[in-house]
Amino acid sequence: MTFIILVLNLISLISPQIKIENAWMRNADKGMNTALYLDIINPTSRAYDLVNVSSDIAKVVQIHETYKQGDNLGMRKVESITIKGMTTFHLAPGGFHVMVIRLKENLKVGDKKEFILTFSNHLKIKIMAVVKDQ
Ligand SMILES: [Cu+2]
Repeated sequence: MTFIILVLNLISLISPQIKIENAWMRNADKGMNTALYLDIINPTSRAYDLVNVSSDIAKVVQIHETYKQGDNLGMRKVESITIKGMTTFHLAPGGFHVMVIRLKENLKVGDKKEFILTFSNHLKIKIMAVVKDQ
């Protein structure tokens, strides 16, 4: 039994895990909205669904997609984003993003703020997003 547990622990240590990189937000003032961008790297063989993002810095945090509306771009809330196995999903300007609505504080360039990403299989990942001016 001990041996089996050891082997399972070892597998979880060496097997690839989903990870988040390049998390950043545009600077914005208290009461305003901003967006969080990041890369979700899924080196595993199965799909993961990002179902929720939360943070204490804003009243509302939603997953958004950008879509074409005639000649204009609109954006709307989506319930989840699927990250297929062995792929990287980019949340980037002009595409999917995390909408950070009604900031409770000013975000200055260089600040780092915490977000928690929740995936469909109860996986939660805590990240720090850096504030940039771009
Ligand atoms: Cu948006």
